[in-house]
Amino acid sequence: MPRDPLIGLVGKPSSGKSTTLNSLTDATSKVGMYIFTTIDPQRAIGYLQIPCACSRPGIDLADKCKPNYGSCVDGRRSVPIELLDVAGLVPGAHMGKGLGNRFLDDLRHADALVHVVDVSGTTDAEGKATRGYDPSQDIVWLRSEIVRWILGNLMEKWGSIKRRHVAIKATAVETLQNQLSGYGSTSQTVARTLDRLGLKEPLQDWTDATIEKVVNAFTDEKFPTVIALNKIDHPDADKNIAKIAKQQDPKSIVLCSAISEVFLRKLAKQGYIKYTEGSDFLDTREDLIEAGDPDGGGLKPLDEKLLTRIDNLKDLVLYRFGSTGVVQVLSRAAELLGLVPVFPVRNIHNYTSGSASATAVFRDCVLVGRGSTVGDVYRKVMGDAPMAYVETKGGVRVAEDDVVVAGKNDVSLSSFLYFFLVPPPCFLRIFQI
Ligand SMILES: Nc1nc2c(ncn2[C@@H]2O[C@H](COP(=O)(O)OP(=O)(O)OP(=O)(O)O)[C@@H](O)[C@H]2O)c(=O)[nH]1
Ligand SMILES: [Mg+2]
Repeated sequence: MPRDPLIGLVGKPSSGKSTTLNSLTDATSKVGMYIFTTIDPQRAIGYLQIPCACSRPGIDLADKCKPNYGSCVDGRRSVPIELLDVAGLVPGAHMGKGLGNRFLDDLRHADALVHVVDVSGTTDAEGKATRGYDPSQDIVWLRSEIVRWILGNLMEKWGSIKRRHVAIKATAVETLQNQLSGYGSTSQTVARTLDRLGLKEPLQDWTDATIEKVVNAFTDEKFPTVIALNKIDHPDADKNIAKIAKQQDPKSIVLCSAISEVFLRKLAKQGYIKYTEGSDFLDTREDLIEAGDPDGGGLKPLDEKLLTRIDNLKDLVLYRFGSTGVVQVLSRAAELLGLVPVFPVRNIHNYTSGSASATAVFRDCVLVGRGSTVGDVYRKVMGDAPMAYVETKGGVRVAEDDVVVAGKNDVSLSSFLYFFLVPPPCFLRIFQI
């Protein structure tokens, strides 16, 4: 059965992985001033924000939308997604330095990575307090640790891999997948890697440089990475952001202040402010009174100290950067993975979950990865139950091997599969024999 997508948070000690995780979830991962605070990988549920199917033009059922998991507020749906906080990584991890091997072993479960970078430059490569460290180095060495880890394992056995490859007349995809499946790879991942490179030589003739090229391309395929430049609230951050922005693909970079999001969610929970997760503004009691609500929205009054902290946070983060950025970190990871939200319903005409009296719509939403087929979605929702057929809007049946790709079936509303749009919510009605 296809498993749920998993996003791994990686980075050196004290870059802010646990804080980022906490800012996205309600779990309390241990956050501390000490390096290697996170010894055990921590899994937690974060929420990916997507436009909900209930608010698509022509559907307009926002008032009836009641997710079983997550939430839907004014057509913005929060869909649960699993996150993994991986223990601190230091240079030399592929040779077992720090918690190296452990880190790398945990990593193999992840489908995409969020590299949390301390962009303030106040921690060195090993996570110790300093000033003026150049965080652009972290991006380079962290990737190189992953590549060298995979490459090292492959080179160790290359002689016998090659001999076997020739002896059994395997394809390059078969041989490589045999070696790379331990990193959570599939044959498709390997095939895409080789397609991307378009190599002419047969595997047995690959040079060391070619193998390294293959491992680099495989790393890109298997571990698409969002670079989360964290601690943007720090005064030293600006010059480092500017430098990194010039070096990296802008699509991979997100600016964030995890600690600000944690702080705002806490104040909102305690009834001091009104704040929508990830948004660009917040309201205090005074703000609401000024806006004409004599009760101040029922919020508690803030003392001077908290008011000053909020004002600083507004100036340094919300006004300057538009938000704390953490919600975008997850959205970007989902984009890199090409995740497609699918809304399975029992009744394709009213989008409810079954019984005649049911009124709540779009109770479920599952996220499937790039390349998933209608059959994969079926098995994800229904498990091993034999499949009769899958229907879509208008009661039209869809083929089991039809790939669920954002935009692929981006056709008019009246034809079938119109729902695989970008952003691509889709409806499935699933029948069991
Ligand atoms: N200024 C600032 N500090 C932050 C931010 N996020 C995290 N920190 C601080 O950075 C320190 C390390 O944060 P953690 O979240 O524990 O870091 P980690 O990457 O999980 O560290 P290990 O578990 O040791 O690998 C803590 O003192 C946090 O309060 C941020 O957005 N801004
Ligand atoms: Mg931690």
